[in-house]
Amino acid sequence: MTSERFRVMGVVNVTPDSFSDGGLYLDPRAAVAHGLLLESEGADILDVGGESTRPGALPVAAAEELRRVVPVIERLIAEGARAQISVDTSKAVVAAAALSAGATLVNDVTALRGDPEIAGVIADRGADCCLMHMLGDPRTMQQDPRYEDVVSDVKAFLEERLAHAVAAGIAEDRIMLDPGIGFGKTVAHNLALLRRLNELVALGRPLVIGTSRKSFIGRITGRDVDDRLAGTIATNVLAYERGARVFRVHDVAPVVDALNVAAATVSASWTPKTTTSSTR
Ligand code: HH2
Repeated sequence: MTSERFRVMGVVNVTPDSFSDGGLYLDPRAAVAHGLLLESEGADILDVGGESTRPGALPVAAAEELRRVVPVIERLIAEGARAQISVDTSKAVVAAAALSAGATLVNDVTALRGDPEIAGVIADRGADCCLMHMLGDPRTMQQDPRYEDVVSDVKAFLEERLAHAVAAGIAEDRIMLDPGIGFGKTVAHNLALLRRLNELVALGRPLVIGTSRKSFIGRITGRDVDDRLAGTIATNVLAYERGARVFRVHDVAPVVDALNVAAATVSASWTPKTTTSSTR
């Protein structure tokens, strides 16, 4: 049985070109302050990334990615961050440096396919990892993506990647899986994955979901990227109810509130918190 506990992963993008917050936290001090703010809002994990994976994004050289993420991770640790630090990278050299700086989770959107060395780094360091599904690569992934059946195809992919990771020496209980919402998927593909998430829960590993501010929410609501919080919350609550347990979001405080209410409803138990008004 899936436990009711959930974790929220706050996004810390140290990039000039991320799709929703590109350029806002390129200065390491701004990125660290943002990470600490997300932690104070309830983030259990801070996902520090130095390369955008938005559709059409061009690859970033390892040296530049290292320059962006390592100082931010070092300073988050120095500032006493209690959240788990994750590095959003597909490069072994970046993962290794981030783990040395204090990260303990590698979030690899290529599911260990981008760099043959990365699995060994994660295994040797005993780190956690997240393996995500993506069709193609960010440059081409939104050009007419097709599946036999998107949920079965993503499930088979994640099952194969899980076996690959374990064969490479990564402990199975350190692995999380992610269907990769928006990575080579149409609106209909994303909705099918969210609707049938329970089929992926059957793989037996915690599921990570990243819908935050993504374009399929804009296509449904007609809202611009800065105005997709309501749609983000709707998808996260539904994903929670269907068994996802880690939620990667930009807007931590409102999503934590929504998931606390969802979890209380599902489990019929909660920890009371005081409010300033006592009316109903
Ligand atoms: N989505 C993005 C980046 N990394 N990692 C996981 N595991 N799951 C996701 O859904 C996911 C991810 C894209 O969001 P963002 O980081 O805000 O944008 P960009 O790639 O443009 O930096």
